[in-house]
Amino acid sequence: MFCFQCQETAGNKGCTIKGVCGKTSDLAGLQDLLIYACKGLSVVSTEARKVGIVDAKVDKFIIESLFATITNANFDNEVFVARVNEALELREALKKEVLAKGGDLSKLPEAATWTCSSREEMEEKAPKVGVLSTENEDVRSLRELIIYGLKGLSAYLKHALQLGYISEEINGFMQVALAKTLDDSLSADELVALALETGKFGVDGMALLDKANTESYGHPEMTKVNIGVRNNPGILISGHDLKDMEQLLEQTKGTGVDVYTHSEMLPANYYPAFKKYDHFVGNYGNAWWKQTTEFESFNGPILMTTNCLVPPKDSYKDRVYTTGAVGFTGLTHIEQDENGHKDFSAIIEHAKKCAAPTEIEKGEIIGGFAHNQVLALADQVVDAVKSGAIKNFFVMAGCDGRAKSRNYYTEFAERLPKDAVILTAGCAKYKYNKLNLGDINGIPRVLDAGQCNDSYSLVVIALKLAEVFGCETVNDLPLHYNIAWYEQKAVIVLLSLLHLGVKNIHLGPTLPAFLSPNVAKVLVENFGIAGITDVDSDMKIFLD
Ligand code: FSO
Ligand code: SF4
Repeated sequence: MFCFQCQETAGNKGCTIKGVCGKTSDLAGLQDLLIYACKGLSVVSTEARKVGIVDAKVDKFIIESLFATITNANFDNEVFVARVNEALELREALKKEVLAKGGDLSKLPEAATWTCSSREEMEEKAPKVGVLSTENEDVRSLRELIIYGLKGLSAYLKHALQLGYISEEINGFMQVALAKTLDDSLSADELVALALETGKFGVDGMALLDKANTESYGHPEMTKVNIGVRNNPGILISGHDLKDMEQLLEQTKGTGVDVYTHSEMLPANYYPAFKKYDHFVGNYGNAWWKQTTEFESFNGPILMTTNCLVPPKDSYKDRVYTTGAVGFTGLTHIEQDENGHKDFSAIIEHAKKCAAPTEIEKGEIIGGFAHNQVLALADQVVDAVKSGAIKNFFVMAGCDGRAKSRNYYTEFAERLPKDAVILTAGCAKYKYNKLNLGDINGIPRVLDAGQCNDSYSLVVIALKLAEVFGCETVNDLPLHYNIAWYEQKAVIVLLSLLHLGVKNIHLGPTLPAFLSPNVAKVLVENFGIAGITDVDSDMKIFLD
């Protein structure tokens, strides 16, 4: 196997024997094969679009397949075997339709023509189509940068789709871009341009999801979230899917079972539509990687709606349920029916037999500073900047992870001057959201916009600040970017920021292993991308 798509990749080079995430070699092969099959399907669907055929089933399939290959999403080999077969079936059926409409399929690449009839053939094919099948390391680097961006985008599109929001334009682009990663005639410059274009669609995808979430559940508002527990049995819901959150809250109503969020589901507490449920208690625990201890002490069942799932320990394995893109061999997976309904009754009955959660923390944390809420506070923020009470903003969005080196972010937040405000989104916040960094004239010094996809809010806020202060670009603001990344959703956020012309982003705790030296050089020279060093040195760079 060879996989280098996430920040925890072995030796910051690539996982070759087994994934640090727990992904086995055969699973990695099947995921590579599914991506290859999606590229071939995208070649055909792009030809289909030229003759007026848009197949919603294919669009959904590609989104869900890419999502399933994101780090820590799905560890179930059988899911990938079934998906590879489905990709080939969809592709062949679509070919017939294209030909019937006079489309041209005379120059198809191998990815759009190969077939396989057995599991053995899949295993034989997989090593030939993985990341290393592109020999030139710069082309490989750019192709993977684009593919990982598309994977991140697929997650956002899937959540929007769950709420009935679809963008034909974004779907079309995703498939064109996937098809182009097979095209050997593209130059490095053309691939760089394609990566930036992926960023443009990243912004559009995040905007689509923002619209879907806010139109469905209201605008996130400033909220104090309880981090303690009550005495009833509870269900812990993790991941990013707000539709799952809604259905779980509805179905647990009046059952005597409480609901708590974990990790990236914390921002559900900020939405008006979810606040009306008395049995929605608050947030339990911290970022995804702490689940190995926190799921244990929670005592009740856990519903994983998206990544990040850590291969579960035997001690709580029977309490973990998956849904959507998530999967793990042996865990109960809850499918939705044709109307989008998910039946969570088995989890609720399970919860009733469990003890209440063991308290691990007490108190409250504050969040809900998505664009609407921050813009409502705009006058206060502008006054604070004009009076000099706020001198700098730091975007510290992104992900948390297991690496000890990530303690840098806690230290960085602690050591920021008291006139600096942190804008955050994603699970990176858990490195400093319980530090009690105080406020500036009533404005909390950590403004949490929400999930990683709510990085969109940070962009809206930055653009608004630039407008208010008469800056030509966001780069003229006293706004600095010190972003922590882990998986592919952070890649689409990064490409989105680059597309918007944001310069001098610091990315840590390490630069992506999938950036070849030459590609990294392009990013450094054209966008001022930098890694991190130590808190003292970096603070100086940011503030000098
Ligand atoms: Fe974190 Fe995991 Fe939200 Fe990611 S829980 S790491 S970037 O899935 O998506 O921030
Ligand atoms: Fe390694 Fe990350 Fe790939 Fe898992 S997802 S195999 S940890 S690079």
